[in-house]
Amino acid sequence: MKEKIEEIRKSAKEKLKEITDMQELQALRVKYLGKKGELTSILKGLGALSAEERPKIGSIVNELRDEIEKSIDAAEKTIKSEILKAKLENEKIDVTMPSKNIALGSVHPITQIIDEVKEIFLGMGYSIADGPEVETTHYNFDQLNTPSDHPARDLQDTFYITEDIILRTQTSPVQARVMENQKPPIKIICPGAVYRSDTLDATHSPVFHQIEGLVVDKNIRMSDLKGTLEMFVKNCLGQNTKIRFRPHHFPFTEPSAEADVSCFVCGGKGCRVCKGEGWIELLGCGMVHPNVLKNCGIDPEEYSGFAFGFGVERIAMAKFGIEDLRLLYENDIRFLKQF
Ligand code: 2NL
Repeated sequence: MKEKIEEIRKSAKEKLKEITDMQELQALRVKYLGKKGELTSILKGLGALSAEERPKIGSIVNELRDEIEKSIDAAEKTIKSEILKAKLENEKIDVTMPSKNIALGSVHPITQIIDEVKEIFLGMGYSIADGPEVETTHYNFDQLNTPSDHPARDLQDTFYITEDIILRTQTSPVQARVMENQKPPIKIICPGAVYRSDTLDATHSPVFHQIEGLVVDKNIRMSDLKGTLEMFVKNCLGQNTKIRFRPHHFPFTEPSAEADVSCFVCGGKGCRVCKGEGWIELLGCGMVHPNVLKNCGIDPEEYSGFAFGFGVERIAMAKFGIEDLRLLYENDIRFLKQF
């Protein structure tokens, strides 16, 4: 019996030496220590031994049991630490390796123009305002002195959601909201998307971007409007840019004007961008109509203001030499990465 036990001790010791993974180790545990294991079966057979031998053999077997258990536990620790070591080795990061090239996108040309215009007006002390693109006819038209029979309100020209909720056709409703909520002096620009029921072609889109500006204070005059816009176009399009004003009509301004700038591609000589004219039509503007001020809770006897608005796509197209508006919305990286 003792020999048998000694054999088990030897074989367990040898087998343990060869073991390299947790599964093998678990198998060994079962083989020696399990319910049907070799040591358990000896313990079960103790009954057949003499009363004198039984406790001796029993205690030897128990000792061996403890010994094997300890060895297996120790082996388990070693294997686990080997596994961890190998894992750390394999997953080591070489921080000195050159990085993979991450493809960087570029700022969309429309966003570039908006950012540039914002920067110029922030420099002149303006704030940026924004508001909802889904608007009421009240803010989009009524507050802006645009009567019910005005063609801009036609179902053909404006996207109606209900009879009095629309997609804004300009960013001026933002300005009307600011005038209602803020006391003059007001100096803001409002960039954003606007919507008109146009069919998409090289020069029209049902959604485009506009930047409008508004100044309301005491003693604001037409000369302030002209000076501000002159500063703006020189900063945005080049210091040699000239600006000219032509009389126009908008329901929300009186008097109203349209402004052209000398072509910033050819300098006024005439080219493809200005269609040989030397001038490019750029924006609409005027002195805020007294009715608009009144509608928004500002006394036109005390305050006056000027406002202007222009399309961002137009400027982007002229500045970057883009001939088809649709390219700006197609999200083709081959196009976008040029700017
Ligand atoms: C254009 C140019 C313009 C305004 C927008 C405006 C806003 C308020 C009051 C008065 Cl709150 N005016 N904005 C003024 C003149 C022109 O946009 O071509 N629009 C059709």
